[in-house]
Amino acid sequence: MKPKTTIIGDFCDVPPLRRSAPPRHCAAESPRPVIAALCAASSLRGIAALVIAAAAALPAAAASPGAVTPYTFLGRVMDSNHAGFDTNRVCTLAACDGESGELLAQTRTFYYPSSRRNYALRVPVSTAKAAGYAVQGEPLAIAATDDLGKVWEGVIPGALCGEAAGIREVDIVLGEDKDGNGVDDTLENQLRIRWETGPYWKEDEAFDPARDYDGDGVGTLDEAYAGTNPFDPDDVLRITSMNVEDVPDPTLVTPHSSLVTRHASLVSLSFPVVSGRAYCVETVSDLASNDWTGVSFVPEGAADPVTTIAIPSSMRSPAPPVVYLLPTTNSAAFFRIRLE
Ligand SMILES: [Ca+2]
Ligand SMILES: [Ca+2]
Repeated sequence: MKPKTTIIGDFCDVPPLRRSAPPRHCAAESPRPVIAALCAASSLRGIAALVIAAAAALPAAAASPGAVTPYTFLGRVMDSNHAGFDTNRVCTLAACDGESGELLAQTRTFYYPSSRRNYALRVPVSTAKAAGYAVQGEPLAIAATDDLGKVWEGVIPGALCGEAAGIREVDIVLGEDKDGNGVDDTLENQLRIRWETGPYWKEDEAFDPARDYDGDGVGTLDEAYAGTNPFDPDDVLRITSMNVEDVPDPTLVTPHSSLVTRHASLVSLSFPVVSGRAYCVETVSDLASNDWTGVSFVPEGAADPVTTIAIPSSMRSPAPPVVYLLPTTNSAAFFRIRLE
């Protein structure tokens, strides 16, 4: 069985935020000490409650007749290299009225083990224009202040603000894209320079960020997002080893007897990880079905099973390979690693 490796590079629902001068009204306020409490929360419900508490310090909006249940955006804030803001880096987010610049809600990124998400922003929403509320179905201005104090501005499209009482997954990338090709300018320039000084450069050929120059099966841009070298065929995100071992299945032991009546398989996967990235392990039993689902693996040495792991930025880069263990009784299974 040949393990399959897939990278999906860009999950963003919104265009990259562009860097700007601090907006007149809508700069995020000074950080509040909510990060430690957010990290200690044991569930998303807890996180949402804490974010509400943080937002409660904003000037109270007058009750709007059209007010609906506040809308929560959550996802991952990333820099232009698609590395998330994790343990050592904090980004402040503010939602603002696009016309007046009025601050509607704010929050900070957090690090939550085993989750790729690093922010949750709860925004008051009304069906009609009212002070202190975003308008349902209309674009929402976002200002982000990164860990270097740079302010970035962008807009969440109105279509994503349309559902009352909803939760919407929105990833936010802090980067500019002047030529509108979907690639952050800083990253694109870095890659072009590396291409022009590398073995694949041809004078009469234009640089293509999507092309797989080193022939390892992954495009240049996806490799950059994964933190691998786009110009080194030996450096690529892939499952580096996979072992299947027969083990006694403790859930199938005959009661009141030490006799093991059935065996299970223990699948171990190993793959290299890069700091600041989040990965998801997926499996399918029939490749023809293409019905890949995330699986709960047990990282070696960890107590709780997780599906997605976020590699904290404090880990050295590149970090050691991660080994995953999975007890299974399936007769066949295929696995892949997805970069989130
Ligand atoms: Ca490649
Ligand atoms: Ca490569």
